[in-house]
Amino acid sequence: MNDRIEVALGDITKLAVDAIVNAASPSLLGGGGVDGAIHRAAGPCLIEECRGLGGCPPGEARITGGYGLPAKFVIHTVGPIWHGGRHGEDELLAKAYRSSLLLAEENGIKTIAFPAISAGAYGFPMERASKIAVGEIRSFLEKNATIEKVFLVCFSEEARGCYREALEGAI
Ligand code: AR6
Repeated sequence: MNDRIEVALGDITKLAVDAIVNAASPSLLGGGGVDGAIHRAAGPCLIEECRGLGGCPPGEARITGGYGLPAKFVIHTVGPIWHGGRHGEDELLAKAYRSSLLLAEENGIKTIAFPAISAGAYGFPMERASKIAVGEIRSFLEKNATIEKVFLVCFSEEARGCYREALEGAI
């Protein structure tokens, strides 16, 4: 299973995959972090398409074109805001990964890249987030044959270390 999951360090907007996942806000109207970077790289057509979607509740996902990005699609998902870990954050984060993968499957996507959803502005601890990401992706791939590669994109060495440990623990 782990040969279908790859840890990559760098900027997700540069990846020529079928879909990149955006860690969006519920309005889907842009923001900072990876969301800001994706909208900058995709250009104004992306925000126009997002306006027509009417938002996205936490845990759900929506798909758009990639416009100026090398990726064909953007899957926008909204992770939980961290409130200490006892407010359903783990389950909501898991749901965001599942919803994104389901949309990918429905759209025939073979290669997909995820940022560390919720682990930036939303404050989810990176180590805990990486275990949830790896767990959800592995259990989805066990039942799915169409997705060939999932990239876990890290923006820091710390994040890369967490993903590597989570993957090793999951073998
Ligand atoms: N490529 C890959 N990873 C990145 C990039 C990039 N270009 N830029 C940042 N990261 P965040 P969240 C990493 O804050 O916590 C936005 O304003 C970053 O280091 O982007 O889900 C939205 O509009 C971190 O590890 O997303 C929402 O309001 C990870 O991406 C809110 O922030 C996620 O950090 C969402 O917060």
